Amino acid sequence: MPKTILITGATSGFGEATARRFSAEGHRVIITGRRKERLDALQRELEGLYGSIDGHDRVHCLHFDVRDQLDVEKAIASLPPEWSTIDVLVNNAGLAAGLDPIQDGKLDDWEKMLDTNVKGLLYVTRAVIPGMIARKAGHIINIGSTAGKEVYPKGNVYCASKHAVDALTKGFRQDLLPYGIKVTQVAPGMAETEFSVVRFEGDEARAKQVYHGLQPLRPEDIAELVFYVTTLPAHVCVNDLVVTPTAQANSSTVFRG
Ligand code: NDP
Ligand code: 8X3
Repeated sequence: MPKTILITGATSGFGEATARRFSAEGHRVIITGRRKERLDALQRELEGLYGSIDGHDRVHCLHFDVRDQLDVEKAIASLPPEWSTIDVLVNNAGLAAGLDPIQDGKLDDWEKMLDTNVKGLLYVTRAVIPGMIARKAGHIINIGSTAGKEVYPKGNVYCASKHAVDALTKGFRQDLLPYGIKVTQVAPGMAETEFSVVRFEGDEARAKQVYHGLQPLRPEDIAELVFYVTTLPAHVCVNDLVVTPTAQANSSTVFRG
């Protein structure tokens, strides 16, 4: 039975790979992000690859910034009836901005990270939850980070935002317990996506250095885990999956060969 999966931040990295993974398994995906042309291209590609599902579209695009609460609410409310039953919400949209000691941190970077990683996740979840509660079913998967488990030097505000995701995941699970809604966190370590390019404002060379001498996680690795946790029986909920490259022991211990 095809499920409907809403993925935030599906224009790149984990979110894009997750959209591909669920599509390949015959599910319907609502892909979201700010870069509309990328959403449209992914929609064309997935529909070209897999066609429609029982005469219905396989992919629906929603174009919004998770930081804009009104836009988030409008976008979710605009879903046509055949797309409005969201079985799985993947809260993935997020970013790091800068890597500075706290005394040198830029206020704009702090706002961006907290508004996106914490408040954006809350806005989207708040808009999707009522349907799940009414149906007494659903699965919320938050993409946290090893940065939400440990703090590393200069990670300060990014780490704080991901610690917030860790806490919210636990809070959601407690509050949504009476409604049979599963809540899972997937907390990856170092993965090569556009993450470091964004963090270093387009400095590709500096971004490459982050992964120098080791095999980082690939977006597909995380997509596989996100897909996996949705395949378990109704009575089984994975709470928290922390996953690193084999060459990474924790946030600050990495082996570069
Ligand atoms: P990417 O930069 O490749 O992807 C980030 C995605 O988030 C993009 O699709 C982007 O879409 C979306 N996004 C960012 N800001 C907004 C916004 N304001 N509104 C809507 N969408 C937004 O990075 P990753 O795939 O690596 O990151 C995905 C998640 O994984 C993030 O939460 C990140 O913190 C987390 N993470 C990453 C790790 C890594 O090492 N790569 C490790 C652990 C966790 P668009 O720009 O089109 O809006
Ligand atoms: C991203 C992983 O180690 O760069 O969340 O913070 S790390």
